Amino acid sequence: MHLNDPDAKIYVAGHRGMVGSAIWEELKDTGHTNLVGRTSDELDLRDPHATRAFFAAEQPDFVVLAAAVVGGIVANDTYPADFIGDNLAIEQSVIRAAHEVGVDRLIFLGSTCIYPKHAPQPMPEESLLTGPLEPTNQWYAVAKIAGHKLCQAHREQHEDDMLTLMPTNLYGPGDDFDLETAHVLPALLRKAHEAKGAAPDGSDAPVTLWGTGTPKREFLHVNDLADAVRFTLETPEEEIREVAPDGMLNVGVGEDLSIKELMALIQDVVGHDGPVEHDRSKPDGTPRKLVDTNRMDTLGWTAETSLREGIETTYDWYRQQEALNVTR
Ligand code: GFB
Repeated sequence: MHLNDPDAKIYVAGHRGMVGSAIWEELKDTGHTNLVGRTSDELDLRDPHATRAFFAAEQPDFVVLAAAVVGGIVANDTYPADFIGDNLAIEQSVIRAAHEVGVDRLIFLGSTCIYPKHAPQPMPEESLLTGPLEPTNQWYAVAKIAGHKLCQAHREQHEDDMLTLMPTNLYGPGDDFDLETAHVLPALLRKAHEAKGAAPDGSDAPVTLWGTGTPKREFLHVNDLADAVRFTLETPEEEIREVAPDGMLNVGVGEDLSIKELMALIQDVVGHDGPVEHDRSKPDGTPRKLVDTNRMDTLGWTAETSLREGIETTYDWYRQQEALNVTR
């Protein structure tokens, strides 16, 4: 079945998360109304029996696997068993159940932390498994590599149409702003916002960056990833196989910046003019992870949102949530 067939049923696993909800909205906005989602209370995707029963009842034609245990550098390091175990369990039950009902296409969402710590920059898909992983996120990375390999194995053994998109660091509305578990962008946005006018004399209080601030990261707005998912679902299998024989497609913006530079940009957007301090007891993680976007470029997809514009809309969203929390 083609995605644009009005009967095509699409299951978005993880549709309440930042990524899944952006994909859900993108699909709805582009006329795909036969969408299925379950909250984690309604369906525990780590449970293979419950997942199998759900697939047998719903019989989706397309699946986007966006459900995952995720978090920033310290969360990865603090909860290694959850990051590897829960993600492996989710991938195994969803991919197997999708195979059993014979879905037309499954898109699995990986992460660029699957690439070796010292991969060549920008990192091509071919650098997978060519060197050791970054220790802080090895647990998550191993689970995501396994998920991709599970898809690849189903393609090879059963000719199932299963693909992996490898998005670079994501951010946007719906992100986690809890400072313990958040990724860097929402964490710095919140820190800068809360430091405004917070010094005893009414000036801006300092903001504390973890690590040295020298690592470089590439940031992709979640709406751009959602657009890339829809685009990939619509692209014929032969075209994808030609550029991605291993079924892997990096999704990025083609540019990165240092954490210090990100801090300066966030300060500018938020209007924070205080000093920046460093907590060097926190890890830097991988020095750089810029993805090679050649394959998606060849298929004809590019990201549209500039980092500044993306930070502005994410900041607007954060302030709305804050206002809602205050009035609740
Ligand atoms: O976004 P982040 O937590 O994860 O951190 P990774 C990126 C960089 O920002 C690191 C620094 O060098 C952090 O030390 N940083 C500075 C901060 N200040 C802060 C802060 O207040 N909070 C946070 N969180 N970081 C994750 C992986 O790696 O990337 C995941 O752990 C996943 O598994 C995700 O792959 C996309 O980019 O280092």
